[in-house]
Amino acid sequence: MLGTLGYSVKALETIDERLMRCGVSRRSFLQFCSSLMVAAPFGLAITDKKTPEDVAAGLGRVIRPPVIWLHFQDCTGCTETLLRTSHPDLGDLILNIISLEYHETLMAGSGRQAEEALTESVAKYSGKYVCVVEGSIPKRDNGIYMKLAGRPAYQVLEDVAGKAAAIVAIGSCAAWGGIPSADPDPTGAVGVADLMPKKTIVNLPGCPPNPYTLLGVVLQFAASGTLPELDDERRPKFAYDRNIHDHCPRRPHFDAGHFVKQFGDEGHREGWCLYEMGCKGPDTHAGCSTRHFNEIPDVWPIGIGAPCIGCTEKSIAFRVPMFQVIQIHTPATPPATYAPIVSPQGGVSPIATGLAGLAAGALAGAGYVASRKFSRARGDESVPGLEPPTPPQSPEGGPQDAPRK
Ligand code: FSX
Ligand code: SF4
Ligand code: F3S
Repeated sequence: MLGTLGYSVKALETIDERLMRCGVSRRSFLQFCSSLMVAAPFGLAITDKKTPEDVAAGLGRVIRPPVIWLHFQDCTGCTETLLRTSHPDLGDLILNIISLEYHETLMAGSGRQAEEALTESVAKYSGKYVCVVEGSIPKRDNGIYMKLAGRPAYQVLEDVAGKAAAIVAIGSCAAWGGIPSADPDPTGAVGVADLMPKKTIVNLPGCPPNPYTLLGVVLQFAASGTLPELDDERRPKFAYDRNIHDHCPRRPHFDAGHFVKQFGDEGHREGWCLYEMGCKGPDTHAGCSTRHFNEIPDVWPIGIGAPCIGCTEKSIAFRVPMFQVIQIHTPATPPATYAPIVSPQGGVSPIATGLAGLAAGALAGAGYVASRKFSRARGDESVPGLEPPTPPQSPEGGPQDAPRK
């Protein structure tokens, strides 16, 4: 169906059949499979394979999942991130892999034609489609702040999501209200799970989230009828189990006490840690530090010099001011992979010497002791500058060696 989408869709064909029919190269599909493997290195049966060829072989047999995509109060950023890749053919490929039956931003039709397309798609695939919801739903005053074809958004949601096989709330707005729910929240914006608490809903918060997370969830569901393991916030663990801070490329600067103090200062130009500029990475669960956006290395907030605003965290994004320094609530000890500032033997290693030397000047402030202050041992409530710094001790109990020249 869906001449309205601008391309003809033969329903219920396999991904391989579709790609072959549309002349999509195997190479593009393999590239896609390898990106999917990077985005979901574990926790998804479809990517739990040795090579992209193995992933492609499995996915090729999967029936293209019908997807009905609803838009409510959003900026369309989630759609943009899915389709505006830096390789134009990838956006095309994605539309060949999933069967997008209804999507207001992409379809050519509007008005009555669009409404008919939605009704037809829901009827045709009732109980079989994945309903992706983008944007928050206004609840205040009986939902009068957003109407579609004369009906409040929440009614459209109930009708369409209610008949879906699975529901995915993409973006922070659909997951819990996001930007529209920020104070003073004029429309009473809520997420899908607030309106349909008993339904199985996968939340993919992020403003926007990584598109491969969506594709991983949808394709896993199409392949096996199962959803990935979710955390307490209904987020798939494979994408949200890690803390930005623990895998941030600027983490060595955090550990060494190198903090940007002002946008454009020397530290900022050198790529130092953005914690004092309000970075919420230490309390934020998402894969951005290792899985960047738009297929371009370093394209993610911290990669381009902006602090993480915690966009995947309900209690942080659009609640805590963007540049406000947060207390750290997760253990923030340096990962073993980074060169230690102090060697285990207590002496100072050559690499450590330089870092400790640079840190020494900062000991009177936050400085080097930041990582110590955030360790479990010192409690995890401290913030640089809130308590007097403790100089690191040598094994003998005296002050640590001054840097050697
Ligand atoms: Fe919200 Fe998305 Fe942010 Fe925008 O779904 S999550 S404002 S990127 O488009 O809705
Ligand atoms: Fe990276 Fe932010 Fe952590 Fe600094 S505070 S290391 S910029 S996540
Ligand atoms: Fe969001 Fe922070 Fe990632 S702002 S996109 S969770 S780096």
